[in-house]
Amino acid sequence: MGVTTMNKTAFKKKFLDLLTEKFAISVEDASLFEIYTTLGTLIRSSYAKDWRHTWSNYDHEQQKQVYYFSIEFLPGRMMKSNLLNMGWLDTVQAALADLGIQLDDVVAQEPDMALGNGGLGRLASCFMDSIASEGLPGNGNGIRYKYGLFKQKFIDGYQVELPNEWLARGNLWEVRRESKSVDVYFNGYVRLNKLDDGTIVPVHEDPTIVRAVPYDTGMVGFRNGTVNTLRLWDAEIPLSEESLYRSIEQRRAIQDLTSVLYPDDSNEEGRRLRLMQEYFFVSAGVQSILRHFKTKQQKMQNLDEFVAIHINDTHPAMCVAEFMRLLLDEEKMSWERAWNLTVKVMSYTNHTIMSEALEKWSVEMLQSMQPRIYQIIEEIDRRFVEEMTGVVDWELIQRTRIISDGLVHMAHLAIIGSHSTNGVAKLHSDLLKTVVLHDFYRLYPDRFNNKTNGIAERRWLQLANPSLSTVLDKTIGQTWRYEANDLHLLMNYSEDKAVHKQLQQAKQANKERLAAFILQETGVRINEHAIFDVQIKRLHAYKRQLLNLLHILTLYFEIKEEGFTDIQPRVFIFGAKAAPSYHYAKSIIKVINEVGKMIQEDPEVSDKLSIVFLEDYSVSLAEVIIPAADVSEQISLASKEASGTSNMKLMLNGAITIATLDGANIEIRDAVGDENIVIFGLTESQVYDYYEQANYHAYSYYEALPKLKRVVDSFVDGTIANIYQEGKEIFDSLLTYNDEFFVLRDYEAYVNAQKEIEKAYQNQERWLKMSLINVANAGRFSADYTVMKYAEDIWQIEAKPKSRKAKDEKYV
Ligand code: NBG
Repeated sequence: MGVTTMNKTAFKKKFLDLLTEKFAISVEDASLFEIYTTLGTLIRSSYAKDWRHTWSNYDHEQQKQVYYFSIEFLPGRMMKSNLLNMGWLDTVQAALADLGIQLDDVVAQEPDMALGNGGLGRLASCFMDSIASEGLPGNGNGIRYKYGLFKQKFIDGYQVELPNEWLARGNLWEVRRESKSVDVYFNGYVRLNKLDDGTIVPVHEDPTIVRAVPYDTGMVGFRNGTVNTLRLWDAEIPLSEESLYRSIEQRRAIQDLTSVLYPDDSNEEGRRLRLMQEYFFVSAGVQSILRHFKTKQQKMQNLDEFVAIHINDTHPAMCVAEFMRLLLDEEKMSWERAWNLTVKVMSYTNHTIMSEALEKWSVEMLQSMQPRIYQIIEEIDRRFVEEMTGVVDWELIQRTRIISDGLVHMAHLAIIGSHSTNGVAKLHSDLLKTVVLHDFYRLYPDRFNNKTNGIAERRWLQLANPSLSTVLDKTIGQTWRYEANDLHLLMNYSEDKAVHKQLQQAKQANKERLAAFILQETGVRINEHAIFDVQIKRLHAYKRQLLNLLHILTLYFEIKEEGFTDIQPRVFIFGAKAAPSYHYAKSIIKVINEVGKMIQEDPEVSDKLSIVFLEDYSVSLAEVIIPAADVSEQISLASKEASGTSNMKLMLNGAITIATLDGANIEIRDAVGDENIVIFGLTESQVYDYYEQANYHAYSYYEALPKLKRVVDSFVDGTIANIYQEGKEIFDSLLTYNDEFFVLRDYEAYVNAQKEIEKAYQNQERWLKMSLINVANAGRFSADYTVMKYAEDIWQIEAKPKSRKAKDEKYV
């Protein structure tokens, strides 16, 4: 790509020339933002040729491509990872340093691209990186929200949401492709015209037409010349129809379509605008795929040999119906042939077992907004019932059909209309088969499979944690950057004191970096030698940040009321946003903040404990927190967390996991062995036993354990100042409403597990070995491997050998 040969002098010249060209300014006078813009422009223009080649090669070589449809993408900042993947990072860093500029200051100018809520969106972005890095022909398809996920502020301990205008200063990476715009139809009604030859042609009358304009962003692969495309759609008023939309309200309605990302990661609000968003990006994406396919003059009959469409969670499930619509109405294909192709092309990932997140839309809403799509879904449903009748029992059909009780079940549509349904960790995929989607598993056992999640290891280790990367490079070489399993070479040093020492120093440097950041952001000075105990994820009752808080309060009372003094100092670090309408989660944030304040203001405890709840958790913030973590909190109620991915990132950075046997924690335990992780609490089958026998009594734990009683009472007895109904709400959730997520049941086991953590930490020799073993065994969670499995088993796509990573290069 010409980029790997870029040397410092050549770069400096290009950079300075471009700075003058763009801003007519010298480097001394340029603002950081001008420098950022110049560097970004240079980066983008340097991969542009590769981007074009990647596109045209896929077409030229007639490669099958996957299109990953996701309503969320959460890439974070892209400048550094682009530099890394192009092979420019060190050269540019050094060249800028010569000019008196710190690359990290420049990079910080980039707003996080936060078009996602949490795990689901971040996974989509990790996949984009790995798909390109493996040289796989794959593209993303989503929505270009004008506002990203809300910015979180704490005011008086409460979460307040502010708009995130990430586009305010433009977006360097995107290319608006007006010529690839398509029209998307909403509302109106469908008339079925009968032609002379008897064929029926549906005509969409009186529609509202929205113009979908794509913005493409290059997804640069790791030093392989592959640049794939992330296509995000914006809604605009169609030029030709301009006169129809004269009223301001109508114009606004169209523009609002892509304004905001729904800020809830696990609850379906069932709002009309959300349904519009879903159909909008589905229709635009599927239309553009077929249009492109046709211009390359392929035969529609072989579509499945060239196109795979992935439905990431149920939000894009209408892909099934939209694909059918285009094949039937535009291509005049027979139903049987179109259906056969659709099922072969589509595949679906389920990301949660929480039933409130499985989308259901009212028939009325879907029918009025999407009359043709609804007709097609009705026909898919009718044929499904017809096909199953007499084959399986009637109740089973009723439970699995797509339309029932006035609702359209989107997960049913996705499963029936695709050839593959996967979960995201072994336990989760098993639970899909045995519980959540058991009925479907009976109908289509061959469609079910597991693909354990993975993470972008270069971003989460090499970029986020240069101190540790340097130690690894010196100890085991650099091949882990493209072959993550080579991290296992570190096992040869599991007893090596010198390596332990270096790992310890790297961790300490990261802790100091985080402490400085915390001081700057919050004014709080933390003990850099304390245990850094980290829980970072969405605030949700099932993730049990509350359990963590109960433990912190336990330590607090042990110091205050029982005179414990030999407690290992700890800093509890939280990062979490709550959905704006999730009242209970917001109460937990408030109480954690107030307990933090209480501890901080109490000299008797403040040198041993502190709570730092960082505002506005984001990808960029995670990049500072994760490398500094000693302890990784993965304490969801067993069976509730589909996989988790922060667990993988923290492990990779040498944190020791304290965990329930939930999601991918189980696979982490299998990877490191029981001695190198601390497991506690109910297992998934014990949880299900409680459900079956309906014999859980939260109150009995409260009564039986004095320490627990003291802690729970503190929510309502005035111990914690400045909390009002929040304390009562939490107290009631535990006792009056019988503790839905078994927090009290797992409390004692958790407190004991925390003691074990403390004991292990106090034996640094043991701790460092545990930490090393975690790093050494994290390679299997590289998203590079995960996407290869999707490619082989589900999408049936391949990389051409020359687009694979060049494995013999040196990456200094
Ligand atoms: C989340 C799960 C996580 C999982 C990610 C990625 C949603 C709907 N689900 O456990 O809660 O790691 O998906 O698969 O965001």
